[in-house]
Amino acid sequence: MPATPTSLIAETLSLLDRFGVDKDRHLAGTLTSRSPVTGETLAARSPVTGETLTQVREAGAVEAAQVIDQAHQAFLQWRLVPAPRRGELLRLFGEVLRSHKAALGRLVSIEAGKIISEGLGEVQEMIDICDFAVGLSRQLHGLTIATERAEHRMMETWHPLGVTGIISAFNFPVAVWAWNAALALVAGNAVVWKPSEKTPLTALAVDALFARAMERFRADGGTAPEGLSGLLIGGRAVGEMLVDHRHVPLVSATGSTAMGRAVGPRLASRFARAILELGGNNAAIVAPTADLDLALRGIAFAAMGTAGQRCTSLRRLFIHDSLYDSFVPRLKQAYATVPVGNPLVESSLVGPLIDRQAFEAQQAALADAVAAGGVLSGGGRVESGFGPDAYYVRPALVEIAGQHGPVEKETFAPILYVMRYSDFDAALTQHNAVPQGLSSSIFTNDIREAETFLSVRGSDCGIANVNIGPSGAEIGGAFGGEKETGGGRESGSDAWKAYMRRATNTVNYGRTLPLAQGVRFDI
Ligand code: UN1
Repeated sequence: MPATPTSLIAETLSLLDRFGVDKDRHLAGTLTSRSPVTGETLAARSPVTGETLTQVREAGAVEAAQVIDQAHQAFLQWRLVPAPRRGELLRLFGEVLRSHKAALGRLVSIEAGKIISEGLGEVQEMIDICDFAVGLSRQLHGLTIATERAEHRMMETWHPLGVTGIISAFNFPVAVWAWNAALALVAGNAVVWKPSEKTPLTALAVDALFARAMERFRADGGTAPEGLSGLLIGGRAVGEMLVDHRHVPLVSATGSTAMGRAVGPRLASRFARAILELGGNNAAIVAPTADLDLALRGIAFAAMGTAGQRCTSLRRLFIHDSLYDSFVPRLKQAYATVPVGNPLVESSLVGPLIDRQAFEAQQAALADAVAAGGVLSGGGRVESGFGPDAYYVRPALVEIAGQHGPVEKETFAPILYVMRYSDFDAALTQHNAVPQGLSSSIFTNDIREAETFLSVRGSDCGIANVNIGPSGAEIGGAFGGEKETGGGRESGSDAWKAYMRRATNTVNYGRTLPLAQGVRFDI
């Protein structure tokens, strides 16, 4: 049954109640909102139907400054809580998320247009990073280093940094916040979040759920200072306040390369740190020995999944000459038949584009690709039954001779540029010849090719996979990319170090004062 617009509004409001969102405080323009609205509001819409669900209050400059100041005060207390106790807060948050997984996943699907299993998967990713953070809370350790001086000890200690600003994008409206927040909080930082203007409701939901974890933590005797996790709903202006605030020593920003170009230099100008996770233009190579059934599935998920709106989505495909003519028709068949439609219906695999702007960018890229000699299959608008403001498209496959024009850019839509190759080294060169460097993969059973792809002269990306598409990373690894992708690393491995500052400590436990490098200074 297609969801009707009215039922989506009603369902969304009842979901917000379930999470404990204070609707009177945050929403305007719904029948349930009693308080008069002051200040600016933001339309929260669903790409599923194109309908405006409600209006959300934006934070003004005064409120934004208060939220950041309060987070700073909270940090001053939170840093004193032992790290394993801080981990306990994340453990409780993971429990709250587990018990709200279905509801939050559903809201992600409603607000971001993800299919049901991807909405749920996103909440699972939040739960996973909470678990990771609990373990990490007992492993924030530094090294002990051999010193050249007798009766000395040298070691390093990791300390929290302060308020961590988190700027996130619509396509992972909750998980990207969680990757950053879980690590930042366990590290002893406070967090302030500026979510995408396109997904304010999931942000309000997560904020309310985190508040529940804080309450449980306090009920167990824990110190969880008010304002430890702040939320700033709004546009560029509040984002800039976060980026420019002297009490925000680190901003982790996920979004376009254009956004990163604006944010990076501003942070650098005040010597604040940046974790930038920007555009990707991810490729895969299908080599002669590839398992083609597996490759087909991997490519289909990576290129069409999330309607091509992951930063790790597959956008360029290099297929070896020996399989090109047999494999491309199979791919085209998958493209022509993949179920596109209402993401809330279990059978759909490709949901809507986020909005009209995304649709126009998709259409413009396809027109450019055709003008550049590309041969297009698919890409047209799919009638959803939801009216003109819901933008569903058939995923597009473009066969093209070389990498120029739109092939070099990231278009946040399901467009796959397919190219033929004959020489592996030449394919590698082409693979690395775009400005972005997030994720990559090769489908091969030839160990030389696989290892070369992962080697220093192979993929130049932050993520390089074998026999798996470029998207769908687990939280255990460090996530991020090179070149115009920004160089930041989030999530697993030792990405936590970016959220902390390192102090090198030398202790003299003797009675003499030998100087390093044999320097003499006898007074
Ligand atoms: C993003 O699109 O911003 O690897 C993040 C993946 C997901 C995260 C993507 N785990 O596809």
